[in-house]
Amino acid sequence: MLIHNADIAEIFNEIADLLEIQGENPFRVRAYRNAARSVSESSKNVRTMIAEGADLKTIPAIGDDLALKIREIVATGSCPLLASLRAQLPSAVVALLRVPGLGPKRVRQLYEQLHVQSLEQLEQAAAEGRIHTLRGFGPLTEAHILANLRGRLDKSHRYQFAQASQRAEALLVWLAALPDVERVEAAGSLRRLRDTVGDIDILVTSREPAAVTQRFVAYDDVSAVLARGPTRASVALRGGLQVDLRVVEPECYGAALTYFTGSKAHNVALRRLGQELGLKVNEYGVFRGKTCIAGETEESVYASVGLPWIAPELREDRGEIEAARVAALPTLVTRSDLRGDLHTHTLASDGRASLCEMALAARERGLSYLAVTDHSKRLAMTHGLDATRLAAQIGEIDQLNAQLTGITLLKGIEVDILEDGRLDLPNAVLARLDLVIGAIHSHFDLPRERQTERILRALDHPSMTMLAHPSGRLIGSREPSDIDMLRVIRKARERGCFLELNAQPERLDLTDTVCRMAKDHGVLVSINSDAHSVAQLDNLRYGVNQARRGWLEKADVLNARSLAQLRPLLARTMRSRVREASESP
Ligand code: DGT
Ligand code: CA
Ligand code: CA
Repeated sequence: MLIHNADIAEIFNEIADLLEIQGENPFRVRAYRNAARSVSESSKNVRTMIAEGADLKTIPAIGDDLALKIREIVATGSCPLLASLRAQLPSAVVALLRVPGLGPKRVRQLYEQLHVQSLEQLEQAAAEGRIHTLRGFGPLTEAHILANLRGRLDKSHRYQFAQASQRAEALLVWLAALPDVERVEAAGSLRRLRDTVGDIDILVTSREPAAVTQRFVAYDDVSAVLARGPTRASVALRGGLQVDLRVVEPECYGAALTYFTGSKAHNVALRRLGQELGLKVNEYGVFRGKTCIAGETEESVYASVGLPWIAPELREDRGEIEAARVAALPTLVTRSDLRGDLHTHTLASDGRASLCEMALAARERGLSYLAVTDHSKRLAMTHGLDATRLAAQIGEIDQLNAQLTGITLLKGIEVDILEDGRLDLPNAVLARLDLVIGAIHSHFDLPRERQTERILRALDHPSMTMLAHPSGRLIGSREPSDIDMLRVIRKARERGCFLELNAQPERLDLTDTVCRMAKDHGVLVSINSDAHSVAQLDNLRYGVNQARRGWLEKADVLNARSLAQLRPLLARTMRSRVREASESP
C-alpha cells in the first residue's frame, strides 16, 4: 500500500479524535491535529522525503515522536497507537463523531454518562429526551441530532436518477431566483449522471452566503433542516431525499465544483497527481505553497495537473485520468447522435399510443426510424401478440410506411425468452421481421449458470437480433439477476447480436460498466427508450447518460447509425441466421 500525506493526516486526525473521546491531555490531542494539518498541507510527499533521506522534522509541527510514527506508517501501512486506541473503544462510538454537531468532547459525555455506544442508541436517547439533560446540550441540540440521525439512518436508500434530477432542477430554479446567487450547479453523483443518487449536492457561488442558505432552508419542499452553518446547509425534502448545499466565493468555483462533483476516488487520484507536482489540490483551489495557481474554473484545475478537462460522467477513477494524460479520452455519445429508437410498444400490446401516434412523436423528436416491438403472446397480461396478430401488425406498418414521410417504422417484436432459453414464437414468424429483441420476463432468480445458459441459448436462435434489459433489475424494487455478462457479451459478439441499454429510468440496464465491457469486446449497444407512451420516448436521454458513463462513443452505438447504415447491420445477422435455420434439420 502506497502511503500518501492524506493517509497520514487521516490517521493522525483519528488518533486525535479517539484521544479526545478518552479525555486525554488537550495538548497531546492538539499536537496530533496540528501534525495532521501540517502533513496534509505540506507540498512535499513524506514517502518521497523518506526515500530521499530528508529530515521529516523540517515539516512544521513534526517532532521526533511524530517523525517516527510517520516512518512506521509509511513502512507498514498501519499505526499501532491507532490500533490500540480503536481497541479501547467500541467501534460504533467512533461513528458518533460523524454526526454533525457532535465533537469528541460531546461524544465522550454521551458515552460516559448515557452509555451511548452507537448511532441507534443515540437516536433512541434523543427520541426519549435524555440528551438535553446533559450539561451543554439543550433541547435544540437534541432535536437537531434527532433530525440528523433520521436523515442519516435513511441514507442507505438510493434514488433513481430521474427522480432526484427532477427534484434538483426545481430547487436550482428556486435558488437561482435570488439575486445574490451568481452560479448554481448540481454536483455529486447527480452531475456525474449516475443511475442512482444517494443525495443531491448543490454548489452556489455568492458574496452573500447567509442569504443563500436562508433561501435554501425556506424552500417549500423542505421537510427538515438537518444542519446549518454560515456557508453550508443540509435539508431533507419531503419523501426523505437529502440535499447538501455549499456556498463558495466565485474565485474558487472551479475547485469547489471539481471537489463536490467527485467521485471521491477521482478526487483522491487528482490530489495525488497534484502532490507529485508539489501542488495541493483542494476545494478552495490549487496551491503551490501558499499561492493559489488555479481554481476559478474546472479547466484551470485540470490544467494545473497537466490534464484536459474530464467530463463528470467519467470521474470514477476507472482509467479516465490515465486516458486524459495521453489525450485518449472518449468523445462521448450525445442525444443528438441518436437517429432512431429500436424498442417501443403500441396499443397492440401494453403501450398507450397507436402506431401512427408513436411514429409522429418520434419524428417530432428528431428520429428518422422507430422499431415497433410489442410483446409476444406469452405475456398474456400485456396482451402479447401471437403469429396472427403480428402478421396483421406487419401489414399495418407497411401501409403506414407508404404514407409517412421523414420517419420509417421497422417491424420487430420483444419476444419472451422462455425459462429454457427458447423463444416464444416460431422462427418462421420471427424471420419476417426487421429485428427480434429477446427479453426475460420470468424466473429472474435462476442460479447464475442456468440463467447465463438460458440467455446464451436465446442468442443462438437464428432470428435473434438483440438482447433486451439483460439483468432485469428495477431500481428500488427488483435486484438484478445473476448473469455472467462476459460470456453473454462474447456470445453476442460471436453471433453478431446487439445489446440493449434500456433507457427506462428504473431499469438503466446495461449498467455503465457492462456498457464499457461491450465496447471493449466490439459489441454495439442500442440505446432504447422501451417507450410505452409518446412521452416515454424522452427516456432516451437517461439512456444516453448511462452510455456516457460507460465511455460509449457514437461509433459504439447501434442506433446512432443512419437507417441506410442500420439496415445492412440488421439484415446481415438475419440473413445468416435464416440460411442457418434452413440448413439445420
Ligand atoms: P451519492 O450521494 O452517494 O450518490 O454520491 P456522491 O458522489 O454525490 O457523494 P457525496 O454526496 O457523499 O459527496 C459529494 C462529493 O463530495 C463526492 O462525490 C466527492 C466529495 N467528497 C465528499 N466527501 C469527500 C471526502 O471525504 N474526500 C474527498 N476527496 N471528497 C469528498
Ligand atoms: Ca450526493
Ligand atoms: Ca452529499
